Amino acid sequence: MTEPIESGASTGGQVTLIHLGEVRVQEATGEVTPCRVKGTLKSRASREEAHAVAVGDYVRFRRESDGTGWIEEILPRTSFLARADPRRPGIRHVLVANMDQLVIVVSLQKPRYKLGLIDRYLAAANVGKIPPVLVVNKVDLGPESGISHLQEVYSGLDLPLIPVSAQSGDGLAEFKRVLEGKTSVLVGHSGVGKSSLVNALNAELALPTAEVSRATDKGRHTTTWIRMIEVAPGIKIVDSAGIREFKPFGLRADELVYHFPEMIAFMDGCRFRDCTHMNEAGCAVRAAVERGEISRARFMSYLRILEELNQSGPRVRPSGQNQF
Ligand SMILES: Nc1nc2c(ncn2[C@@H]2O[C@H](COP(=O)(O)OP(=O)(O)OP(=O)(O)O)[C@@H](O)[C@H]2O)c(=O)[nH]1
Ligand SMILES: [Zn+2]
Repeated sequence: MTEPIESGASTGGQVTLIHLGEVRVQEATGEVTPCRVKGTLKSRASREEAHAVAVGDYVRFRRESDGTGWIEEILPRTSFLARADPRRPGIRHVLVANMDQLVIVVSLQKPRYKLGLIDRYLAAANVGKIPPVLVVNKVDLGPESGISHLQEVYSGLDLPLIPVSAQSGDGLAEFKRVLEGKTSVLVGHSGVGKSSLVNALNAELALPTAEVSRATDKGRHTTTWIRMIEVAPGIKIVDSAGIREFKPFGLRADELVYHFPEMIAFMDGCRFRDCTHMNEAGCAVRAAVERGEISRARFMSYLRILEELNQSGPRVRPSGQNQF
C-alpha cells in the first residue's frame, strides 16, 4: 500500500487498538477501519516519541478503495499517560490519550501492593492531567488493616479509594459507579486482578485470567497490545498486555515536589527557597513529616524518585550545599 495523494474528504475517529503495527480507528457510527500512519506524522514524532499515535487519540484519516485508511492528523490530546521508553529513556512513550481517569489497581495480597508503584502512577497521572482512582482488589484475602493503611497514606490527596473483590463481589457496585459514563485506563502489576475485575462487570467478555492461561498453557503476554473496549453501555476501558515496566516520563528533579500535592502547602516554610527537602536545615516539609502531617511513606517515595532522577538527569543538590 503506497501513501495516497491527497484526494477526497477525510474521516474522523478514535484509535481503539494498537497491535503489531496495526492501528484500528473507530468512527462515531461504530465502523472500524484498519489504518496506517502517514510517514510525515511518523518522522515528526520519531525523534522524541516512541510512537506517533496512541490508543484514545482522536485522528483524521483518509479511506482507501481497499477499505484501509491512512492517518494524516492527530487532534490535540486532553490528557495522556506516558512512560519512558524502556530501551531509550529519553524517548516518551504515550500509552494512552484522552482518558477521563486512571484506575490504578492493586491487591491486598498476592501480590501485596507496593506504594512506590502507586506513587509513580500518581505522578504520571499528574503530568498527563488524568484524575486518578485507587482500586484495592482481593479484599477477601485481607487483612483489613491494609485498607486503613492505604487510606492513611493517601489521606492528604484527593484520591478516591475503592476496596473490591472480583471474587466475592464486594465493592463491585461502587467500582461500576466510578466507571460509568467514562473512559478509564486500567493499570497495575500483573496478577492484581485487572482482567478478573473487567470480567466481573460483564461476564460475556471472558477476558483470559491467570487460571485460564495456565490451563491452556498459553503465555498471555508474549505480545504487547493496548486496546479500548466498551465493557458495558457507557463504560469504556483501556487495558493492555505486555507493558511490564513503568517509569513515568517527564518528571524533573526540581519539579518533583509538585507531583506530591500534600507537600506543596508546607514548602513556603522552608528556609531555603530552592530546598530539595532531602536534608537541608530548616526544612518545613521534613518537619511536617516528623509531626505526622505528611505521610512518611509518601515522603520516602518522594526521596526515592528524586534519587532516581538525580542519577539519570542533572543533579539537584540540597540547597545548603549549593551555597558553596
Ligand atoms: N482471592 C482473590 N483472587 C483474585 C481476585 N481477583 C482476581 N483474583 C485472582 O488473581 C489472579 C490474577 O488475576 P487476573 O485477573 O489474571 O490479573 P491481571 O491483573 O489481569 O493480571 P495480568 O493480566 O497478568 O496483568 C487470578 O488467579 C485470579 O483468580 C479477588 O478478588 N480475590
Ligand atoms: Zn524543604
